[in-house]
Amino acid sequence: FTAEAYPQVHRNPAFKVPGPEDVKYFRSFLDADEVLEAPQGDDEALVSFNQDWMNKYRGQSNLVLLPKSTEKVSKIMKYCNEQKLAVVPQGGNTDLVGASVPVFDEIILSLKQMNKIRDFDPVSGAFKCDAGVVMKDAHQFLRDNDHIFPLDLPSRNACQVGGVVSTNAGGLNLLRYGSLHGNVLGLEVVLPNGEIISNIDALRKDNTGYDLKQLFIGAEGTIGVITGVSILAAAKPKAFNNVFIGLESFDVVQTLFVKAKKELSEILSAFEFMDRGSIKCTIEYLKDMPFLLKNQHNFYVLIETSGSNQAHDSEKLTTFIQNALDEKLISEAKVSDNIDEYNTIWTWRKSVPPACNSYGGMYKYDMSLKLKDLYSVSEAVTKRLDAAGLIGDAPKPIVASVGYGHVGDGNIHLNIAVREFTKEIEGLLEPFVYEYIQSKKGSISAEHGVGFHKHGHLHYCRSEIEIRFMKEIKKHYDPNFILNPYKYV
Ligand code: 2HG
Ligand code: ZN
Repeated sequence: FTAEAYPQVHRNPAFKVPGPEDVKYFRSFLDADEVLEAPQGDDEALVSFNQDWMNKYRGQSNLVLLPKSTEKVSKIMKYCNEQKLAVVPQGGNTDLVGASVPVFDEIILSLKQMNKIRDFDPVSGAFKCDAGVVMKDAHQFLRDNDHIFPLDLPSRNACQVGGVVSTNAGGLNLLRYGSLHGNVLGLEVVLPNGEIISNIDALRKDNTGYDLKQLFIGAEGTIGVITGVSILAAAKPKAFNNVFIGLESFDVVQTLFVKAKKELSEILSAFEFMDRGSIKCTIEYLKDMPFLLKNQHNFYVLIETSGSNQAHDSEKLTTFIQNALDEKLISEAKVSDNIDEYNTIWTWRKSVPPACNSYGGMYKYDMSLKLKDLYSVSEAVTKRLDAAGLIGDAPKPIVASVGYGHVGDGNIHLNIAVREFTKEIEGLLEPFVYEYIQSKKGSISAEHGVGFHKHGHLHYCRSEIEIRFMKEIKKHYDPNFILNPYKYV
């Protein structure tokens, strides 16, 4: 666990190095399949737990614990706290800021074997499950019960409900269903000292005292380990429609958004945008799939509607699109005619992140800005990288600098798709990106969180007093700082 990989941080010497006596203790109450140890000298054995999916962050843990019950999580945490063993909780490890992998030799606490659906009330819509339930399974279960999980993400096949809540992920339908701070009804959490705090049976309304669960939503496992979630599922819409649109300026994207809110109103459920570069990379990535539109455009918008009446919704959407074409707001549009086309349209949006990652790696930023400024950060960064002569065909290191995201939420994702990570690119990006966001009073983390990547950068959008409060909260819950160290505050 040398610090070569991360020269900016040092291993906290207060933490014990996990040893054979610790493993022996864990094995005394965990089953054989709840303990994974890397054989001596084998750096690759636990790589899928140590490394993130972008291959950007890699820890050197030799021990993964995969408990199957909350009681076992509690026992693990109590011991780790007493022994000062650092722990990184991990869900599906689809995180984007290095929050879910160790930095040094922290024990990995995987929730993946806590994967049971606990309860569903079809009258209220309250859905309760273990933290390790994979999001696609939650979607499937709820669909079978005529409901939907109120959140969807491109990583739905791997991400877990507990991880999603822990990172307060936003996703593709936040515009419609709101954030997890509103949808989560209750949580079961194991604190660093092993205590279990639970309001998982909470009802929809509950004003009795501080709403403690909110602190764990988005805390990235730094003050407790979420083991169970109760969330409000929405009734499944009967009709889903979408359209992929080509248009020419970000000003028009905004005009179209205002028009969509007015004219599609209650059935509008997503409003996503992609720039020309995002689609260029995605066309290369999805090479066997014919693109939806005939011509190239500066911007692309995906609008989704979901409602209760197919004929009514379709008519509303096609009228809206026809008007926008007649008014020359938009240049071209492909409305889905059936479920396959609907899925294909979403594939073009959901494939943008893996497309950007497919050339070798990517630098990524996830920011909130006022809508009028949203795309300007992408333009400013692209201009800067271009002026340094770094973007273009190989051997230049940068393939493209692209912007896309959730217009409805004022959230842009900036991905710099690279053939290799270099210090020069990094130096051009940071602190420039953060200073730019600060100057526009935006947020340096809209929905991906802080993790290792933005650790130490909160001051770009949080005041001194806010950061002091956060540090006090951390110290209060986790006085030995054993939970997910080197991240967050
Ligand atoms: C999305 O909106 C996700 O597709 C991932 O938030 C974005 O990978 C990204 O930057
Ligand atoms: Zn996103």
